[in-house]
Amino acid sequence: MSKSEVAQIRPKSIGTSIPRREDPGLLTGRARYIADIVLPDMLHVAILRSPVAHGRIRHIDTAAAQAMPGVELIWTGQDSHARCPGIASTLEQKGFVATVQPLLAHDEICFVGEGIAVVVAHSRAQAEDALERIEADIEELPVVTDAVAAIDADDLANAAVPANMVYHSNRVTDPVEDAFANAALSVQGCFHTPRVNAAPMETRGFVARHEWTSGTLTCWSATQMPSFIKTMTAIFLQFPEHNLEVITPAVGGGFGQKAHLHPEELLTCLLSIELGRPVSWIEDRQENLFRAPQAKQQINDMALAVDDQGRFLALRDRVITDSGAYNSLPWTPLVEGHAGILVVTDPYKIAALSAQSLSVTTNKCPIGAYRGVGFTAPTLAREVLIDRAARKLGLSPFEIRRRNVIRQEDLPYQTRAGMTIREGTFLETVDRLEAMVGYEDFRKRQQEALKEGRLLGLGISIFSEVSGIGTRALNFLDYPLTSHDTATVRVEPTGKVTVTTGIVSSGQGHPTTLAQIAADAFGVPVEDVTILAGSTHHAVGFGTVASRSAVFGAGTIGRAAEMVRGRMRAVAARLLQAAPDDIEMSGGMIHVRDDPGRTMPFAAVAGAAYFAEATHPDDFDPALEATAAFDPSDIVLANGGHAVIVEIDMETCMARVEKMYAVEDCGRMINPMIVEGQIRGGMAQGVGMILLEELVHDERGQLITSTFQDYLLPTSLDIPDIEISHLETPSSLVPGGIKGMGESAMISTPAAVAGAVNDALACLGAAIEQFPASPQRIFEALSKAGVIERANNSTV
Ligand code: MCN
Ligand code: SMO
Repeated sequence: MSKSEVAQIRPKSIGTSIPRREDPGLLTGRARYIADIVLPDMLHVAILRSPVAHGRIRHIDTAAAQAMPGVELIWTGQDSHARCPGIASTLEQKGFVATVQPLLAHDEICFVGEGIAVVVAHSRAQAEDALERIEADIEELPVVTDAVAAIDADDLANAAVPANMVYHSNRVTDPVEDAFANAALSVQGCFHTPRVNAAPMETRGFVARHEWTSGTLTCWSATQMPSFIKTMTAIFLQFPEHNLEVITPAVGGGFGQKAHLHPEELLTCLLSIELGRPVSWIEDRQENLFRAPQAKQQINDMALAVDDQGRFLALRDRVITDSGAYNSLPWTPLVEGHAGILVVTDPYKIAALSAQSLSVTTNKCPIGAYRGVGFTAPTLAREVLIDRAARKLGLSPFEIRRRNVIRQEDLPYQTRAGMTIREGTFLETVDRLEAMVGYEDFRKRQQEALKEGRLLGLGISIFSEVSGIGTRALNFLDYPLTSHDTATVRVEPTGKVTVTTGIVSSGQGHPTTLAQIAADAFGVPVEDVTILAGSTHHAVGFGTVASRSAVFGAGTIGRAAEMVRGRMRAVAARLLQAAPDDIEMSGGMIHVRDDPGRTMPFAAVAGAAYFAEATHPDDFDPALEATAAFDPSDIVLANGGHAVIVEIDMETCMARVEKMYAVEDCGRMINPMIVEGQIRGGMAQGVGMILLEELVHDERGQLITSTFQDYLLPTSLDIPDIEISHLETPSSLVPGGIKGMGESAMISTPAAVAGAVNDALACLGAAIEQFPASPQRIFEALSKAGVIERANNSTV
């Protein structure tokens, strides 16, 4: 049977907002996070991090540190390099430059915060005290901090990357000159999205325990990708994979930052192997700001050609991604830089596209994934330009979108980048959002506010989300990778259902939603299902990334359950004297279709399979257990939209979000409460990225926003009411009609917030293209438009 086969699941628990079964543990503090893992004889790691952005290590003196109390071991990069050359980002993609990220720098240092030595001591405090006694003699090298300048710079940020260019792609290069030359209108902008930190509440962490007696290496990791870490550890450390286990405890948020193999993880493994004792590395917040993968820094120089009716003719985009010093694995700069240009036209009919993307190396922390990875920045540029075109043509922002979105009658629609869009409720989303916002009333309110010297703005964004990313989607996005998951489903003798899965949760609620899926696969109550997750001894999974878990959960559990159901149907058919094809399961019972009298409990049939051979058909295989893989047969595309209203205070130039709206179409929702939680959390992150958050580096590559006093995260005070509305277009590619949605809000809310700020500024003829829209930048935008001066003059 094909791995893309869509097993039948009849929604019953699916679609209901049952409470999350993991919450009692999380809310009472009983759940165990990585820092709660305490093992006998455990030692603690602290890492010395480079104070310079680019340099060459001349000498590191560890003698004084070695003599400090509690110190067991100190390694420099020479020691780790002798055991593992580093994390190589090899990828079979023409023109892609692989980097090798050392576990500790042993020669060239490429960014502030890169590890250069490690202390293992009896306590973290002792390890940190010893760090202060290490003397590092570093020769400083020229620093490359600006991605645009890096393209033509003589200096290299990383000696391994010629011309500072990790990857350059231009898959779709339609000739668009004529379209722009003849267009009634063309709008253009150069949009800067900030370098940000996903800032999970829990920082990264890793505990390794090597036991020389058994040869086993057990790892606990706060990760989104345990199977990936296991295999990569086996490869990079040449450690026998069957002796490796990666356990995922409770994870306090990942948002993409924990979707990587980190140098510290391999280092911790090596230290435990060396010392024969458990070793724990728990990142502190400052380390997290300096060294955890950063994200999203792009420049999109985009232009849109529009006819006099507001119809889009052509789109041009040139993307520069500031990738930092190395490629993170597996989501290399390829992900942030290149996926977006292949989906940038998605919700709209645009006949011509010309897009190129450059990923550039700089002396900054490597970027990694962060919710909406790759899609956020180009979506922002596109949507802000659409608003700009609407303003120039005197159209409402809803109307211009209505004239361009892909409609039901256009489906299936082939985009210029080559994606076949089979379904989607783009027009319905525009209409729904317009009604929610109350557009006419808003414009009146905006005019009245302006008379009182208050600036209101409305921003809108329409998006599509490539969700449930499997092999087809990866290949479309130019990643030469294969991805499938497996799940094992077992019906126990008493009719309870046990599912083992490779999917781990970092807060998404999988223990609950996967149980809802399995319950409906067998027609049993959800309380009768248990989900075993969190050990690589369980089934195989690529990881909780790319909004794939709902899709892969339904696909794998659906197929495995179908195999088990087949066996149960065979027994039941015999017991109920019917044909197996006429046997149905629902409400915890097994019955003959259209014959309600012929029925027996699900548990009784399970019991018969285990304990009553006399009930078995000939050649019956009584294993009520099956493992199945799943990989969707094509891209599972979700869609929706966001609208945001902001107010800018003319005195302080601060923007504040007044109201936010979301429309989401993720097919059938498994658990609407969880879906809405995903939306709200993602929208808060979107507000943070566009109004508050920015990792700022000076020209020497020093991070100057190194605490939460400088790196501003949104709090509940910054997030207003969020009104959510659902459309449900079931997917035919996934059991239950499910599509993923975990990243939607971070794909599109930033665009809506950016659009809202611009709409407010446009009242005074100003515009902003650099984000976050800090008071400083808003002040500058108003000054540039001559508004601030005019205001000052009028008060004089
Ligand atoms: N869901 C549902 N019905 C659907 C689709 C999804 O009920 N039709 C539920 C799912 O069962 C799951 C949640 O919504 O509980 C998100 O599902 P999905 O879209 O499949 O995304 P994943 O579970 O694969 O989660 C990954 C996604 C990503 S890529 C990032 S980044 C992100 C996000 O999830 N990181 C998060 N949301 C997060 N939420 C929390 N709390 N913490 C993170 O680190
Ligand atoms: S950025 Mo999410 O982990 O794909």
